[in-house]
Amino acid sequence: TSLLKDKNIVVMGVANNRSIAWGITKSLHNAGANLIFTYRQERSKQKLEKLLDNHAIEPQMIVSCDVEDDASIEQAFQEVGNQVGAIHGLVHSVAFANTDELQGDYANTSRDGYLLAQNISAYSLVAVTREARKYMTEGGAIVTQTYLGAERVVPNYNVMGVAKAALEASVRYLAEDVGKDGVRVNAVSAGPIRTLSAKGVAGFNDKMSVVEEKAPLRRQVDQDQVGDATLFLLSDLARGVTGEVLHVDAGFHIVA
Ligand code: 0WD
Repeated sequence: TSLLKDKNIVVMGVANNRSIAWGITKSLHNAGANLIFTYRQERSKQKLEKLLDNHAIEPQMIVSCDVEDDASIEQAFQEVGNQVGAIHGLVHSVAFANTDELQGDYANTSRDGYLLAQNISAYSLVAVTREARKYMTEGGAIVTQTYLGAERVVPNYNVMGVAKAALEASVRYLAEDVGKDGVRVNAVSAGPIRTLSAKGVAGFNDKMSVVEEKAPLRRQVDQDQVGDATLFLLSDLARGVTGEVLHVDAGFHIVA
């Protein structure tokens, strides 16, 4: 398709070929988007360059951006804006919590651990929206990645569930702010997918098998399905949709 032809889309959070952001990258590339990537760790950048090379995807830019650091975010988007002009889309696929707090009792969460999860997983969307909107002068869309643990108690997801609840509320408040500029903000709530980050959540394999057993579609979802749903939300097909959380979870969230 050419749903995103001539659109400049920034993708944040490709760590390796299992990253949800990599599934999204493939969908956006197939839809004709011009892709700009941000990375935090040098190691991720090298993996990203190799992946892009293997898939014959020519990135428009690859920029360093640590979402814990306002100056880094400001600089990254300034560089992107200066080089490509208008930004039409932003994919936020970034989260972090200490693994020792992704198990046991939520009540034992430390103050620092709580703030860290909120900082990287929720506040980062606020900060990148603020910087990106300066260059979203032709309208556009922002899509973040969330999880059912925001809505319900999912064992071990703990502090990250609370961060995702803040993220989803932020999607709604941000949608109101930037709606005036013709920019939409939405979230995809994916079912469990085996990635680097997922490894940090205790009992993750059990979550995956429960989905297979209980979800209406009786199967897992994968990065490519999240990629296509994200493509939809970024594209003009979703021009009437903002402030929404779209579940891409084989229907798991509707089942008691
Ligand atoms: O089951 C799953 N895997 C699900 C994940 C189900 C539903 C939602 N999600 C969410 C995650 O919570 C996250 O928001 O999807 C998003 C992407 O997660 P992923 O694809 O599972 O994880 P991963 O492949 O580890 O990518 C996360 C990226 C990494 O990239 P880098 O380049 O930094 O290695 O988030 C990055 C993380 O390191 N990240 C940061 N990026 C910029 N600044 C930061 C930071 N401070 N901290 C973490």
